[in-house]
Amino acid sequence: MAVETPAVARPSVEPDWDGAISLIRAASRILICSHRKPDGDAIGSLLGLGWALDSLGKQVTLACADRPENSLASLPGAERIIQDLAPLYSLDRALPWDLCIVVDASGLDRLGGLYESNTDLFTALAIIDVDHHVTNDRFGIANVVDSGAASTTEVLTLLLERMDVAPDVPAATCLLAGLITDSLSFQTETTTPRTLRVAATLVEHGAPLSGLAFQLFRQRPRANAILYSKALGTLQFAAGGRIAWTEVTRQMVESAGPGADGGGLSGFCGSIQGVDVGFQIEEGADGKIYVGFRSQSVDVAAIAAEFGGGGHVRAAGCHFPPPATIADARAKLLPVIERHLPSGRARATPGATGGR
Ligand SMILES: [Mn+2]
Repeated sequence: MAVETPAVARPSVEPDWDGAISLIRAASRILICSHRKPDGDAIGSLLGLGWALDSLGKQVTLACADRPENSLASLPGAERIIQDLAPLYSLDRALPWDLCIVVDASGLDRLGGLYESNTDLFTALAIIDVDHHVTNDRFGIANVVDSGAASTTEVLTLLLERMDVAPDVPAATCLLAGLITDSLSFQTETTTPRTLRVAATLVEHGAPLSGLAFQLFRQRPRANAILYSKALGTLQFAAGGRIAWTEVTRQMVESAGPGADGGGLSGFCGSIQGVDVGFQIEEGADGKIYVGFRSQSVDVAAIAAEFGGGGHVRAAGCHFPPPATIADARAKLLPVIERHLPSGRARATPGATGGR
């Protein structure tokens, strides 16, 4: 089996724009992958980059372990995203891709089943890592990681600018979708003047800001509203009200209806007055227990890291493998979160939580 070994990773702190651009220019068949349980930035990055590379005449494959859900499924090109790579290649033959670009993932493990089922493929392919997570482990041969960006689509828009590629309307739409979801409509501390300039550029290229904002924020599927009604019944507080959380079981998700998604519950918990850390514990369909953290005043990426997870200072996540239960996760999490609470009762400057 002839598996080509990629060049040794060369981690760098500065985004390797030139390295990424020359790899993209040289490639004609490009696989783009994003993280499991994709959010708006994961899907916006996947599709936005996909449309832009289409316009350069590249042959593009878009992959993600899980299908885009709810409003994300109606972004242009969402139907092109595949979940299974196995039927498309054999390691015994020449690979159908020259290059892989992984977007919005801090590590290859964030790709979930896509990586777990195709580990040899990801070893064989040259990988560009485009991301904005502080915890990114720079797994690419070119790493374009800017933790100062509000979204991965902000980084991608800057990358396209450097390539002199003007996004078409579908590309601009998807890139702006990632930007407004991860910045919570330009409310997060990660929103900078550059973020707003990138957004302005995308609107100039035809991205429908107002329509996207309604579709992605104000409109919610009925199943989600029902799941919220069940999940909020589990709302609990600890540490004198400085920690708040909800617990979502599979039964709640399944009985709420098809496509029910508890995304946003950790943000809800973190937005309660007096709460330093909000989190959500959820039983995944894969048997793992998933946790999402949000905070205005505590580095939740550091909390997540204690459990092998990662993310941003204001928004992070981790998981517990089977046979852990929700109760096991809660018992492990609470003492660690309490230890990370700021001493004294001083509140941090108000700001908004970051997206993942
Ligand atoms: Mn992101």
